Amino acid sequence: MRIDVVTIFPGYLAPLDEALVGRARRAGRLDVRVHDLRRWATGVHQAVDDAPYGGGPGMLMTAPVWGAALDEVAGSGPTGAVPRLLVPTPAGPPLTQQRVAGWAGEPWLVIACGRYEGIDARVLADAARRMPVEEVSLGDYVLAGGEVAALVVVEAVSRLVPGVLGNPASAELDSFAEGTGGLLEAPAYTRPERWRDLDVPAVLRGGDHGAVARWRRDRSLERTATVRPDLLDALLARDGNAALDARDREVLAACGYDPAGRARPAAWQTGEVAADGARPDPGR
Ligand code: JAH
Repeated sequence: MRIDVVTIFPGYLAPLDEALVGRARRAGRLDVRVHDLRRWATGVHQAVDDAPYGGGPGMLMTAPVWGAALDEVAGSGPTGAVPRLLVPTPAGPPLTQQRVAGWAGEPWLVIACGRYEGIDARVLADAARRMPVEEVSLGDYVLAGGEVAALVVVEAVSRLVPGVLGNPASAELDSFAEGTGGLLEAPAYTRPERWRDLDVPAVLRGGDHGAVARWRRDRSLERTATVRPDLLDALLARDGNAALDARDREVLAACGYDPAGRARPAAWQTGEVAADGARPDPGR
């Protein structure tokens, strides 16, 4: 898989030389290229930003600079190849493991890192005329730019690319992946058996695999109901009654989660930007 990252701070992407991603790059399983947006800036000051029309604080990155950069980068592949353009922004739909898994199946991604107050909206509208474009948020907070979000996307996608992760089974067992059915993982323990007066739960040392599975599911349900009840809401909205057995219901009731009286989460936003710049209809 090829991933191009365009940024005014290429040094910010230095962590991509390290660990899992760095190793996969050196092994030739990942082709990651980082580009300095200023290469496409013109004029003596090499400016990439300007004041927003309509007023307001801060500066916006300009369309001519981003347009030239994306034309060249997106045109640098094999004849006929078109990348998927990803744009980190706090105004985008959230990153999910499902979106990550979809991107991991793509041959080529380009990530555009904004700075300041973001990028002139016409850049994405124009790009969407010739390539799929998705905005993505990592959560409800504002960074100084898209670079850290780009690191997150590259790492999350890379570990799902065949041959990148040492043990492919560990990807399937993660929280949010299909394997655990949308629940957070139970707490985990390794040796020593007793540490600072704290013991590993006896059931995990007992060799009863059925009991271990049930214990882990109980702890998963408790943890999810407590810290991420929205994930249980989504599970119930998707799978209905089949999602929970009688024991599950007991465990959830004991921690105050009521499967009946929950608002249904909306099935929203893929993040795709249409060629005219329009966003998908949320259906509400
Ligand atoms: C901030 C461009 N949701 C995480 C996130 C992603 C991107 C940005 N902020 C937060 C951002 C300024 C300019 C992107």
